[in-house]
Amino acid sequence: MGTVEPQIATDVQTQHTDGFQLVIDALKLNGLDTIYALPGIPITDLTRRAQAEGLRVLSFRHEQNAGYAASIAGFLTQKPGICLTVSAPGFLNGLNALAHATTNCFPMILISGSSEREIVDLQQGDYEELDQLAIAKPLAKAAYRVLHAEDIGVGVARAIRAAVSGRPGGVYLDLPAKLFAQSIDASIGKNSLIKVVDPAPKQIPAPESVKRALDLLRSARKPLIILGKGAAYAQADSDIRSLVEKTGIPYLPMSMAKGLLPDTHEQCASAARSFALPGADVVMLIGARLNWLLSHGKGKTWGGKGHKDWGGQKFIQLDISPQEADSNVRIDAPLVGDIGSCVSALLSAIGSGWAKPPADWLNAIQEKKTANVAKMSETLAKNPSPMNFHSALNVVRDIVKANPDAILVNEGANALDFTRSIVDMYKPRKRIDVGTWGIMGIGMGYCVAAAVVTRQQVIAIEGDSAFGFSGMEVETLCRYNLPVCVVVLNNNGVYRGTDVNPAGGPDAAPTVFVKGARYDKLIEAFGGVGAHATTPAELRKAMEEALRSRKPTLINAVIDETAGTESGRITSLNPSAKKK
Ligand code: ADP
Ligand code: TPW
Repeated sequence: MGTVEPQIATDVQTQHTDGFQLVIDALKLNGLDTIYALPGIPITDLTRRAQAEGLRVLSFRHEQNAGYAASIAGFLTQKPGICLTVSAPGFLNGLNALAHATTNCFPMILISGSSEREIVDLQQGDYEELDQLAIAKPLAKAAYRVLHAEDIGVGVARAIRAAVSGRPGGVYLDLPAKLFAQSIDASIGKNSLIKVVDPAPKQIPAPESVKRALDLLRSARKPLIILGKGAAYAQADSDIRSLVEKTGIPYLPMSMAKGLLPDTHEQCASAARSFALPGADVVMLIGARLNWLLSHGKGKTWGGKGHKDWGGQKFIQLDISPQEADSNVRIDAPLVGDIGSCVSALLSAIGSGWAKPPADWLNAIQEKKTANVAKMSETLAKNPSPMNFHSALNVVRDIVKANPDAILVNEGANALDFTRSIVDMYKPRKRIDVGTWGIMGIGMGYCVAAAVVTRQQVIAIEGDSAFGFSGMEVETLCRYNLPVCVVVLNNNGVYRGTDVNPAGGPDAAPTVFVKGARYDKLIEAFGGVGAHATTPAELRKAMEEALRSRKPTLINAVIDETAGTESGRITSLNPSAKKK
C-alpha cells in the first residue's frame, strides 16, 4: 500500500492536455480567432470546445461555402482563413474552396478530420475512408498531416507560414481522428506550440531590378499601369496611390483591385480599356497576372494582328512570385518582391521630379473615357419595363456611392460583367467576386466572412443561377444576424430565361429555371427580410431599408428575361462561338 500512495498523488498532480485543446491553443496563439466550419465526426467536439474557448465558430450548411468564406477572410485580413470539415465527403466539399484559394493567391488553411491511417492505407473500408492528404496535395500550396499531439504546434505553424509567405495560397492540414483524443502532459504540450514570428517576411526587390523597371518606364510614350488583386491584398494602399499619382500614368484596375484608387479618379482608364490596352507601349503590372483575364498579354486585345500575336508592349511586372514572369509573354523588367516593398522602392527612386506621360496619350484616353461615360449615362438613364441589368444596377451604383464602406460581393455572368462596369468602387478591398476561375458559388460564403471580419454592411449582387450555388446559406446569414443585403437579379435562368427545349419535349431548356421564382420567400423562412422589386424605385426602396435596418435581406429583383447574353462578356470562349 505504502508504495501505491505516491503514485496516485503524482497522477493527480500531472496536468494533461489533449489534441483538441492543442489545436485550439495553437490557433489562438497565432491570432486565428475565427473558424468557418461544418461539424460531424471527428471534429464536432473541436467546434464545441473552440467556441467554449472564445473562438468564433461559424457553422455553415455546406463545406464549400465555409471554405469560400475562409478563403476571402484570408484575402481581406492577410491571415489564413480557417475552414474546418469532417472527413472524406466533407473534406471533398471543402476542397473546391482550397483549390480556389490557391488559384487566387488567398491564404487559407483547410483543416479536415480524417479516418484511421492504418485502415485507410490498407484500404480496409473505414468510416469515411479517403487518402485525403494525397488528394489535397496537387490543389494546395502545401499539405501536412499531424499524427502526434506534440506535433500539433509545428503542424499549425507550418500551415500558417505556407499559407501567407511568398505567394499566398491554400494549405491542407490533415488531422486524423485519433489525434484529437491523444493525451499528453500539459507543460510538454504548451512548450510544443509555436507562435509564428514574421509569417510573411518582406521581400525587398533588388536595386538593379528597380532601376531596370524605372528606366523602361521612363522611356515610355504611352505607359499604362494595371493593378491586380495582389495589389489589393498587399494593403500598401497609400503608396500605390502615390506611385500612380506621382507618375501621372493612367491605370486599369482588375476586378478586385477596383477602389484601390477610386474608380472616379481622373487617371482611371477603365472606361477606355479597349483603347488603352492596344495603345500602350509600356505596361506596369502590379499584382496582376497575364492570364486569360488579360488575354494572356497578346492578341487583338493588345493590338496584335492575330489572336496569339504580340501587340508590341514591353512589360514591367511587380510580383512576389519569381516564376510568374514570362508565363505568357516576355517580361522585360520583372520586379520580384512584396508589393509594399516594390512600390516603396519605386517611390524612393522616383523622387519628386517624374515627368508626366506625353499629353497626346493622356488626352486620347480622356477623350475615349468621356465618350464612353456619356454613352453609359444615356443607357443608365433609361427606365425600361421590365427592368433590365442597367436600370437595376444604376440603383446599386447610387447606393454604393452613398455607402462607400460597404463590401460588394458579385457573381453571375451578365450580373457580374455589368456590375463590374457600372458600379464604381471608392475604397480598397470593397469588391470581392468570382476571381481567377470565374467561379459560381462564392456568394453567400463571401457575404458571411466579409460581414464578420470587416463588420461592414455587405451588398451581394447575384445572378439567379449564381445565387443557387450557395442559396441555402441565407439561413446562416439569418442565424448570425449579419448585415447582408442580397440582390438576386432574376432573369429566369443561366444567362437569360428564354431558351426553349430544341426537341420540343416537356423538359425546360438546360439554361432555364422556374419562371417568376420568388427567391425573397427563401430568406423569410428563416426570419430574414424578403422583398420583391420589379422597378428601380422598388429596388432602391428595399435596398435603402436593408442598409438602414442592417437586417439580413434578400431582394428578388425581376429582370427582363431576354436581357442577358450567353456567358456575358466571354461568349467567345464557348466552343461553338470559336467554331464560327
Ligand atoms: P488579378 O486577377 O486581379 O489580375 P491575379 O490573381 O492574376 O490578379 O494576380 C495576383 C498576383 O499578385 C499573383 O501573381 C501573386 O503572386 C501576386 N501577389 C499576391 N500577393 C502579393 C504580395 N503581397 N506582393 C506581391 N505580389 C503578390
Ligand atoms: C462552379 C458556368 C458561368 S456564369 C453561370 C454559370 C452557371 C451562371 C450565369 O447565370 P446567372 O447570371 O448567375 O443567372 P446572369 O446575370 O448571366 O443571368 N459552375 C461553376 N462555375 C461556373 N462559372 C459555371 C458553372 C457559369
